[in-house]
Amino acid sequence: MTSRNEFLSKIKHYLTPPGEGVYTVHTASEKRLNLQKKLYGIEAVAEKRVRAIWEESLSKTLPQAKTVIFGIPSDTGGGIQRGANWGPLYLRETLINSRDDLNAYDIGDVRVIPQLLHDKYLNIETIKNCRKSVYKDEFINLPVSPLSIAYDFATDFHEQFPAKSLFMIGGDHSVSYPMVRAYLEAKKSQGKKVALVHFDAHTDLLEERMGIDLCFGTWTSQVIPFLETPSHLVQIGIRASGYEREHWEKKFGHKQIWAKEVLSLGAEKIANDIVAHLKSLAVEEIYISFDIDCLDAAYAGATGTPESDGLSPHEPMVIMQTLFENFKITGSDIVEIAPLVKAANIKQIEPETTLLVAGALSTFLIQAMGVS
Ligand SMILES: [Mn+2]
Repeated sequence: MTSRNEFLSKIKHYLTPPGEGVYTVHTASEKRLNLQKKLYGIEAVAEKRVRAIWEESLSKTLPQAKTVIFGIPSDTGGGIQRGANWGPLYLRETLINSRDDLNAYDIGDVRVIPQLLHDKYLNIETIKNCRKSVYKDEFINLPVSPLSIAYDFATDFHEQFPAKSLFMIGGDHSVSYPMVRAYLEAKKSQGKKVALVHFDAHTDLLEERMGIDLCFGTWTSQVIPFLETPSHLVQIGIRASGYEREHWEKKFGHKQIWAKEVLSLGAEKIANDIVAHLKSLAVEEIYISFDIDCLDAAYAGATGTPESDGLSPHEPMVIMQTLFENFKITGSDIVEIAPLVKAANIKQIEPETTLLVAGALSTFLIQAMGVS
């Protein structure tokens, strides 16, 4: 078991204060400074005390928090149109500008080396070199790739704080793999029955994509083995798929609900069906993974793979509210917000539209986890 001091020491190496996970000198520095002024005060930013205050908050504020915000600003696992690395900074700005009473502690970002995905794809020399560069110690026993760091952190987090919940902001959808896996392993050791509810236009159920088993198109198939049973997975909003629902359900043994079914049957009926299904499996707690492209491109144009014929924000909200009334929500994420990307043929103002909608969904999840 990792001691509390080891845990805090690791965080100081492989995480950064909120908004600093994308390594940059000038780009978006105004946004980062604005966020940090709101979080830590104008003077703290002017006097360059942000890191010191953040480090102190890890031992003082973190233990008091119920819900913890965590950013993984990596889009190395994407592949069509990148840009989700800016999701954590932009969405945090939206959240902090719209609410002062968000009941959550922001623990910061993964320190992302933008060319890396997972340490298993690296050789020893590269790992040593990255440790030397970012941790100033080539022999330190710490991961260097975003997915590996996130898994190490989330595993320790659940061990240190079994009653706390993480709200993760991505990142391309590959970043949900380490979070969901660590969550499922932790809940299993706690003896809790949990389900994964996954909102997305895409199934993300490839077993590999061009030889790579961990990426935005594969992460869901990769976490299924960590579920107690595949029927603890429910996918909602699917529409951009080479195969029909029956193909996927038969292949993996889970439940899939397409966007057209939600739109024709209504969100209330769908929500009640999901609750009945999960109750019949004695599920107690839920992790919600929310890919913003589950929404129609008219609401979420600032994303790597925008899709039409999708849900409005209303339907996921009704479904999540109903889930919240029936189960504890003890883990969640929102991913694939790419603020500098704009879908073609979209008249909406972007990224404001996508961020506003994502902010409302995130606020719901954060507040729901705070009382779950
Ligand atoms: Mn996805």
